[in-house]
Order: sequence, then C-alpha cells, then structure tokens
Amino acid sequence: MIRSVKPSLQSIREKVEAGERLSLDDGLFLYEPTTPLHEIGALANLVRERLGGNFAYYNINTHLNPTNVCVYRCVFCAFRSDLRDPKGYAMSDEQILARGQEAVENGCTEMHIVGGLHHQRKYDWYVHVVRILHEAYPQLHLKAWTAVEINWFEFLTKKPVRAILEDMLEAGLGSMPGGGAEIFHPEVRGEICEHKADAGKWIEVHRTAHQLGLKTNATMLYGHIENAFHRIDHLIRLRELQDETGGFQTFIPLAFHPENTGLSHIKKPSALTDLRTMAISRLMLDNFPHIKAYWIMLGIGTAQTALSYGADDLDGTVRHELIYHDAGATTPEILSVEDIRRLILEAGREPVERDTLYRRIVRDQQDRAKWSVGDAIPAAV
Ligand code: V47
Repeated sequence: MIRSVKPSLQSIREKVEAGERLSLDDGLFLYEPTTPLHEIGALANLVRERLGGNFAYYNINTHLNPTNVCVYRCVFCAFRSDLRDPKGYAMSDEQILARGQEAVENGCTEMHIVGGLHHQRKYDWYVHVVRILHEAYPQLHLKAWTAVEINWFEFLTKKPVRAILEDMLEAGLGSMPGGGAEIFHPEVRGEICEHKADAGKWIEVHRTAHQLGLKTNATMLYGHIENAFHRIDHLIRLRELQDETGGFQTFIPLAFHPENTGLSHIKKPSALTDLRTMAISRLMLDNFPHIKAYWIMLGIGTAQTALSYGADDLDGTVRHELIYHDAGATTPEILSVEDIRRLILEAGREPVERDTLYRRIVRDQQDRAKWSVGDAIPAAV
C-alpha cells in the first residue's frame, strides 16, 4: 500500500520498518541534501540485512569486449571507437577463445560480454561469439549483450526480440547484464544517447528475457545531467517491471566517469552522492534481491562502505575491464580472491562466492581453479 502523506524521515522510517513501499515523493525527499545521509544509510542497511543477513557476495569473473567499434556516439562513453579510428578493434576467434581459456585457468565462473555495435559485423558474428565460447568452455557462464545490443540485432535482422533471445539461448547465453539503461527519462536520454534503444525498448527486451526464463540485471548511470526526479523515475520504472516478471537479480547504480567523454567538463559524483544513491536504490527497489557496489566504478573504500549502505554484492574479481578504465577509473584492473574477501571482512560482512545466478560456489581445496555449484541463495524479496 502506498500512503500519500507529505514525506518526512519519520514517515519514511515507519514505512521501511513496516515493509511498505516508498513513493516517488519519498524518493525525492531522500535525495534532498538536507535529509541526513547516515539516517538513509541506516534504513537501507536495515532492508539489506532483513533481505540478506550479513552476507556479501562476489564472483570470480572476467570481461570480454569483442569490439569497441560502435555506430552510436553516446556522449558519456569513452570506450567506443569510430570504424576507421586506429583505436578501433574487433577480436578474432583465436583472441576470443584465448580469453575463455585464460578465464577457465583462473577459476572464473562468469564472462561478462558487451561491446560496440560494429558497422560491418553481421548478427551472425555476435551469435558466433557466444557459441564458440560456450562450446569450448561450457562451465563458463556467459552474461552477454545489453538490451541496446539486442535492439541493434533486431534492426540488423528484422527479427523480433524473442527470436533473437532464443537464438542466443540456443548458442549458450546464460543471462544478461544490466547495461544500456542509463537514465530512462526522455528529457535526459534524448541528450546523452538519443539514437539508441529508448526506455520502452530496454524494458521490452528485459521483459521478454524474463519471459524466456533468463535472469537479467539493471543499471542506472547517474552523476551527469540528470536530476533527482529522473533517478527516482528510473528506479520506479524498474520496480514496476520487477513486480510484473521477478526476473531481475541485481541493481547496479553506475557513477558517471567523465574523463575522455563528451561530458568531461562535469565533475565525477562525490562518495557521498554514491552512498546516497546506493542507499536510495536499496530503499526504492524493495523487490530486487540484490544491490551491487561495483568496486571498479566506486573505488574500493566507497564500495566497502556501500556494504553498510544497502549493497550486498561487490561484483567480482574482474579482469580486462575497459569501459571504466577508458573513462579515467583509477581502481586496479583486477582484485585477487584474497583481496576481495579481505575487503568484505574489513567491512564486517561474511564473504560468499556466488555464481552469476546467485548459487554458492564450492571450490576444490587442492585446485582452486576447479569448482562446483552449491546451494541457491534464497531471495528474500
Ligand atoms: O551501459 C559507460 C556505463 C555501462 C561510462 O550487469 C559509464 O552485472 C560511467 O552495465 N562513466 C556498462 N559509466 C557497464 C554495466 C555493468 C557493469 C558491471 C556489472 C554489470 C552487471 C553491468 O557502463 C553502460 C553505461 O551505463 N558507462 N561509460 C562512463 N564514462
């Protein structure tokens, strides 16, 4: 039930304690700079612990960006390249398979695959990337293609979203990442990425994926030209889809990194904005099982703190991340398992290695690169 009283910290606290849903106005109130951050953090922590106890999750993962050549020119992106720019690349099958081999040798359970919408590569190439990796390394979970890429494949093939997702599933797709969501509201989307899939299309792709039994994630890119209303509107649109399908696993708020982008005059959001956004996300998205503090993007200290501001997941050990590092991220390129576990323990949480679908991973004691899937982590939402 959504009560329409003028929001105050007291009314919001009562709702959160009673497990009631927060409204748009509540969300806007929480974003007001005079609403104390530590109070919001404490409420988000209450929800986080109610849903997931003291656990904090991570996985052992790697990234693959098969090409950076992209027909779109999103103003916030430092990763993309023009077709004829010397920076542009498209990986060969050998390079792609070598990444799979490296991932397996290092005990990765997941490969996160996203890239540019290459002017000359056909749809079949994108299906082929999934297929060769899955055939060679069937244990490696392929979390691949954003809704924006699926929409590009629609344009290339004139096939419906469902048929494209079925092709990808048949080739070995395991789940979909949450990228490409940016800010849904057209006032902002029209300014930062006017040509690519709009909010309705992003949501349609995820709805269809959920109907086919695929789990997906969701993101929000904040700290550029949007305001608090655009952020809360974005979260409410995600919450509505989750009510309908239940197919989202994790929400990842993504702080804008301005370096080498068309918005380089904008200052990176502060750690306080990052924590406020993390906490508000946890409070607004009452039906999302997990909230991720992506350490690559937040920096290690803020990511650790975020584990007490609503987040229960740090993403993974990560290797070969380009999107944030091209945009000026100063975080390391990889964390060791020991490091990520220590960061979680220092934050007072209990580290749990998970797979992409939030099942516990059991490691072979003699050879840590070998693993098997254990129990599912119950989703309390
Ligand atoms: O969609 C691009 C964002 C996203 C910049 O699903 C930028 O588990 C900040 O979606 N500054 C891709 N952000 C990354 C992504 C993601 C990351 C980690 C985990 C998961 C998951 C998904 O990165 C893009 C865009 O929103 N992005 N450029 C930039 N300069």
